[in-house]
Amino acid sequence: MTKTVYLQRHGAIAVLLIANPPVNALSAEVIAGLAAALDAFEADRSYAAFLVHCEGRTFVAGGDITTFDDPKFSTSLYNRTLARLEALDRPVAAVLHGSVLGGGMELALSCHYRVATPRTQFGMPEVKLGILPGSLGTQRLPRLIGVALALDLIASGRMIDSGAALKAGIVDEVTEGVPLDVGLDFAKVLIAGLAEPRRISAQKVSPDSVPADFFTQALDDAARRKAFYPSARNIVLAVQASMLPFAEGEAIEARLFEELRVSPESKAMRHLFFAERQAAKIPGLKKDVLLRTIASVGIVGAGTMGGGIAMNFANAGIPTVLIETSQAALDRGLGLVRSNYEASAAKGRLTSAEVEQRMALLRGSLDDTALADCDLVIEAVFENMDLKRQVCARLGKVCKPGAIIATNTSTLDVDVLAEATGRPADVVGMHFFSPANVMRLLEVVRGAKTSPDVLATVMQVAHKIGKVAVVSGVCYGFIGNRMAEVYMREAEFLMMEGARPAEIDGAVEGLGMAMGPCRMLDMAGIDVGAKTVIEYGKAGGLPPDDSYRAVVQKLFELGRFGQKTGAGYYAYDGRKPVADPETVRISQALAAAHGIEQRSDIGKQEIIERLLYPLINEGAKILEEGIAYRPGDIDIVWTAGYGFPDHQGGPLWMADRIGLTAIAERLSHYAKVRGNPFGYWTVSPLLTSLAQSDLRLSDWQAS
Ligand code: 3H9
Repeated sequence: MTKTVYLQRHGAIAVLLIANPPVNALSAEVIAGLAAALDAFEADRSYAAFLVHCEGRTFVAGGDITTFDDPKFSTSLYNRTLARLEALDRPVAAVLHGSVLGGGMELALSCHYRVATPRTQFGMPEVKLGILPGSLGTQRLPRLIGVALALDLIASGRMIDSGAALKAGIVDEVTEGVPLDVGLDFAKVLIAGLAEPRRISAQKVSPDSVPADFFTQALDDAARRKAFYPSARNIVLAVQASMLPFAEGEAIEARLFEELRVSPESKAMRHLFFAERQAAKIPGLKKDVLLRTIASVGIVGAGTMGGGIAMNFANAGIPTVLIETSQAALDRGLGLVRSNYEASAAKGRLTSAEVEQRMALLRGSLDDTALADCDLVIEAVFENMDLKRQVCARLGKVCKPGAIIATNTSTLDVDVLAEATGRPADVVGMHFFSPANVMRLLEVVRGAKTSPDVLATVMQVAHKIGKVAVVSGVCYGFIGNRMAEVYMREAEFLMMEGARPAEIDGAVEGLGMAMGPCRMLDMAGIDVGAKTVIEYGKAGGLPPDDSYRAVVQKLFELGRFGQKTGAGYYAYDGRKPVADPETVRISQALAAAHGIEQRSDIGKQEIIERLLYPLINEGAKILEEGIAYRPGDIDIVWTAGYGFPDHQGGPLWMADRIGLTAIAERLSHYAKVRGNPFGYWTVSPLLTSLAQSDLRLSDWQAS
């Protein structure tokens, strides 16, 4: 056997032990080990059964994604080896624990019998990597549990627990205990009962098990709802092939898998998978840094943001106190939290007992000394420097020694707020995105004096509450909003030059952006956006350009706060944006006032370039300045926080595909045609030097 796979004798049971930490991924080495174990087992007739077991915290959690870029990667050897396992003439069982995902499920489905421990999670998450199960998952799963449920699981990538797996027939039994012992006991019962091999590949899927138009409908659905994802279509076709004889289905799955493996969409999504894990690692931070305990949380401000933040902690079982200045505000805030939970319960995502459990973890107070016992206190008051400074000064006094003080500012200088507390080492930025209970991103802002243990603790807390955390240094808007600022700047210039909000949004939504800039700000609130610009102006950050973000400031002045007031860049019919001649008139008037020439020839490509290339250029500056540690961190911020399409891999991944030379050339082109008095189009030194050396942003390493 190889060093990651061993065959151990336990009486008449041959135990195949996989030890490939951290997640026992199915690598070529594991497959080679399995093949060698099969040789040994086949040669030794004294064994009565074969048991597959994994060491450590999980069963096989999937194929080894790190090998998918290898041009020689192929599933055929895997599949042949799994076929040999299934073909054994003595019973083959798997004992499942931890996360049984992707290739792990496929290995389990090649066994004749399956037993799981109670807290095991099952799933086929390949779709989230832009691929499909490539080791016969699309062929064996429908044979085992039926086409409809199999397609649902494979197309959604969702996980199910042991109970649901038992109900679906994925496992034969769920038993509490140490996995190896559970497996051995299970195998002994199989031997005693003279259990026969039971091969899923020999089963048939009945064509009558689903309506005649099932696959046509599923293909239509994939084309309509998942147009950017070739995996959606290929998954339907592969599952449909499970109706054919097994060998034919196998060939179809292999072809469809390979198409996806080499697709740009899957490469982009795989990049994000690793970027997300990389983002959790902080360069220079010692692994053994002692973390602070976070057993209770306080939040100052029970508005939409404060309430949303509180829900994250209640969901993770952490008692949280919300502070407000009036009973009415507190009641409103807690009422909103309750109605959010009740909406989830109405959709069947929570039971009413769970709603009550979570609400019981939340309490309100008008007295900020209630924060004195909290391990982590987050201020989520209005985005205004004077107010936040005052609140931080107070927190410095009220919070106990050792408590972490976090600010949820989205743009303000965290170092200034940290100094205001009088204990800057305890201070960090925790920038949640609205709605804070839904959005996955958390920007963790490392101040000049933030202590390493504070940073490490907050990263761990972020993981615990299910956020993807990215560290940012201190600058205006941190990573995300700083880049969003240049994007919004160009959206408004385009409007003043004559492009309509729907054309601007349509151009980037056509690339897969969840929402274009105008819809995005209308939803976030024009008032919020305008006040941020005004605050930045007060802090001396704006360019000396009267036309800068003139549209948002005008809309604010006119009380057009976006969706919530029924008008912003668009007018609203309920929540549906509709073109509004009034914004056209406003843009024309602003253009005239600022001497901006109106044009009628603004095309889609120009909009895309003018929105995204400055954003990419700003990302390069952020890297150069050390605000972000790596290009992948920036991609995570934009995909997890701003609706940037994951199949494009994030703005910097996309930039590498477009080519940095092409981007630098177009930026210079716009500098010429638009003029560049404020440096809007100046190519960053990093982009210039990488383009000149024919390198990519992903080649960049912090020095
Ligand atoms: C597939 O199976 C295709 C098949 O159909 C066909 C081919 C056989 N490969 O997430 P964590 C690493 S596609 C390689 O922080 P957690 C990860 O990068 C796959 N490496 O832990 C990290 O490394 P590092 C289908 C992997 O406890 C470390 O393990 N399966 C893989 O929060 C710890 O990961 C999936 O898509 C992998 N498959 O969560 C499941 N998985 O320490 C993907 C993880 O150097 N994995 N690593 O940063 C997960 O969802 C989570 O990792 C899991 C554990 C839930 C398992």
